[in-house]
Amino acid sequence: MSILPIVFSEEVRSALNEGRAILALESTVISHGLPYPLSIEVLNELESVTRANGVVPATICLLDGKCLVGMQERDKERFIDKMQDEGLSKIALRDIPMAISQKKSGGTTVSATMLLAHKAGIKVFATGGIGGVHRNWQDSKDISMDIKALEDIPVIVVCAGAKAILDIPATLETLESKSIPVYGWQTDEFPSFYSRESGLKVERIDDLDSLAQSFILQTAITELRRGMLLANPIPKESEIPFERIQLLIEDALKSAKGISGKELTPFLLDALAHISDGESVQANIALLKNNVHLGSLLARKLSQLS
Ligand code: PSU
Ligand code: MN
Repeated sequence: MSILPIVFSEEVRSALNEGRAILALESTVISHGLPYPLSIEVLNELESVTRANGVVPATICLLDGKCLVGMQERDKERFIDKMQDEGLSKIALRDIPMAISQKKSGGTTVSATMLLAHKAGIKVFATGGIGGVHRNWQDSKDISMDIKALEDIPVIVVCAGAKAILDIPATLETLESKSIPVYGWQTDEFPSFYSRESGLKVERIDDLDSLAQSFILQTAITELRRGMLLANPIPKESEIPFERIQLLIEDALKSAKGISGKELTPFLLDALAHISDGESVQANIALLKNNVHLGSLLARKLSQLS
């Protein structure tokens, strides 16, 4: 039993008891990644996509210092109230203990969601994009805690690659240095969130069976126990061409002068949404759904094998 104050939704609790497939979803994308009220509509849609695939969604967040694994309707209402009253925290891995002791509410980032999913016994987690090595890292030293979590926590993260607001080559090299496996779903090219391309190669994987098998092996061998990244390209019809998004990102980065630390990623996402006139938000929603669909299939595969 975990010493973390984990509260399961009824749906997640019974799925755990019955050994049914569960998919973890994060909440920073809701609290900080997308504008409200669209953010909540998107969350409900992601949960519907999960259920339509026969999988139970476990949206993870902190609410009044409790670690929620699965948000019920009343939790979402309280989360929104908190957002409107005092604002929600962005809670990364290192922030969890203090957030609990100060009874905070907030969105859990990829790193924090990975930990709570793992503690709850959930192996697959779908999100939009991971944090990584920021551009200008040589000076700023800004490397997301998501990479640290992928190194330490045995959960598979399905994402649409890494955003071009990051230094993608440096992000991939760092993942490799830390011996974190990265696979491209039915692609030889590492996707860059809004675009299917990045110009960088990735090891291709075409079947979920071998992926699930290798994750089970990796988890069983102490020296290899770590996370795994499955990069799923955005659907063609929703992508923003790489050259075009690069230009928009340059503009967003210019406007981010003086912004650093945990504020940087939400700031850049918001700036991009404005500069692209909402196009980046539409792309974000499309890739989230796509990742949740693939994550659900993977969660099912893993629950059949384990
Ligand atoms: N990328 C997105 N949307 C997001 C995030 C990343 O496209 O909402 C969030 C995720 O929760 C991720 C976090 O874990 O930002 C990374 O923040 P930072 O760069 O401060 O580590
Ligand atoms: Mn950072």
